[in-house]
Amino acid sequence: MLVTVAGLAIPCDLDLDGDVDLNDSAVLQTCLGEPNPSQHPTCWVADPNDSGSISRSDVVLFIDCLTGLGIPGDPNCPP
Ligand SMILES: [Ca+2]
Ligand SMILES: [Ca+2]
Repeated sequence: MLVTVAGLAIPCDLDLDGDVDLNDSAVLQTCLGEPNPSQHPTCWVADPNDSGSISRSDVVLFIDCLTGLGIPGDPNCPP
């Protein structure tokens, strides 16, 4: 598993398994509205746009990066 210091190796791969699928969306859904995601054990990864909160903008970004079960995510996402 490769995790960069600045963020995720694969943007929106919130369960860190290399793809961007519905399991990742479950993490995003759980963390939506979390008041302090950077301090949360799961939600620290769920802020794809690095804004400090988890909101609709992160969901839009997530949809742009969605690949599917077992399909490797794009490290350069969003395009
Ligand atoms: Ca994943
Ligand atoms: Ca965000």
